[in-house]
Amino acid sequence: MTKIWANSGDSHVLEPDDLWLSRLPKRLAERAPRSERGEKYELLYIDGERMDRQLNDFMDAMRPPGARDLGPRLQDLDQEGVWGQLAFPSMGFWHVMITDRELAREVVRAWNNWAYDEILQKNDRVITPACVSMANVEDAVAELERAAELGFQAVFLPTVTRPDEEYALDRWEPLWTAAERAGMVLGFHIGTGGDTVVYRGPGGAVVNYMETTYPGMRVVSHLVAGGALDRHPDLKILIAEGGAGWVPAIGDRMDEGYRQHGMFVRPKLSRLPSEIIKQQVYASFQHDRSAVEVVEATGYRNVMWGDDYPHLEGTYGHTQETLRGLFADVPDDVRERVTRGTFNELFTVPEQPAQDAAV
Ligand code: MZD
Ligand code: MN
Repeated sequence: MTKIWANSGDSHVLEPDDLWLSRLPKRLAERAPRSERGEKYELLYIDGERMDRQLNDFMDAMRPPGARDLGPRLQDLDQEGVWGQLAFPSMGFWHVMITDRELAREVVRAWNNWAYDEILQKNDRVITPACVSMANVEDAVAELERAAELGFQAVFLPTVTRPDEEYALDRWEPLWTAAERAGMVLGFHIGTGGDTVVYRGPGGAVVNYMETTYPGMRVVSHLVAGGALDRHPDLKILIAEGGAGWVPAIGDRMDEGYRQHGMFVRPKLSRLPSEIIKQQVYASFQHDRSAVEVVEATGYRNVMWGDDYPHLEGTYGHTQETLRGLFADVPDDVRERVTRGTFNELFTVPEQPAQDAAV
């Protein structure tokens, strides 16, 4: 069976437990995000605040060998048929909850230095986004520019913002300007910036899974209707791990709102929302057949597959089976676009050696 090779627009690194302890003065390191095993829950501490999370023993139990170690990870990738990965943070995700300006600035700087030293400098197939402060936009701009100098190609941003800090507001304009100028992709990963469990009751597992998807849609509506993407036509955003079938659908809904409620619309846009989406909004998925179908059905082509390695929601251990199912009786150009073309449009990893790339 020939292997279907793909790049992954949504993977994760698992950081060493001493990442901040080894890179920050103790007075800051002990306030950086860390987790401890509680009796019944994972105890997550972020600058003295405790967030109890469901124990993810099952997730830890199934961790593939390469979760924490680059060498074995590249072997896992060869086995699964993945060439390049954009690997988001794991524990690093939680930096976005920090409100103290100095702590946020130093925690993200240390994370980026670790990613540069241990990932970017040690291989060329796995790249990570950079983290930027969510406590102060000026600091975020400075760190984005420093990261761009170091060769990072994207920044990670949370899908949920604090109240009165929604992405359509002018406060973010310096960050959009800097990202466009540096050619940095904005990678919004779902399930970040707020609680990931917002409902307890019948259907909880699936309801909460969906509840983490909706903020990804909100990022698109704010950045499109608020005018940020229209003002910055070279800026590209990725909604990671939220699926992709919904993207053209909200484009239609936003066009209808823009037209039918035209008398209320501000700011006016130079392009319809759906056109801005088609040119600047990208989305990743793991298993959804609908994500592939919308490419042919709607002409929305910014669909990118992701393995979500090494998370439970990903495809590790069944990647080839997943890819074969996704692309059975799908035209070659659509399969090529979704498995590698979209990723290569946003990110640069070395060309895969021809003999490996046979599909
Ligand atoms: C990044 C977020 C994703 C989610 C939350 C889970 C485990 C459960 O009322 P009940 O008894 O029926 O229980 C409901 C409950 C949801 C508590 C139960 O089903 O414990 N499920 C999975 O935490 N689900 C919604 S899904 O939050 C988007 C997807 C799963 C991995 C996820 C939790 C990851 C993400 C994202 O921010 C993180 C991180 C570093 O990796 C995991 C954990 C942590 C959070
Ligand atoms: Mn992910």
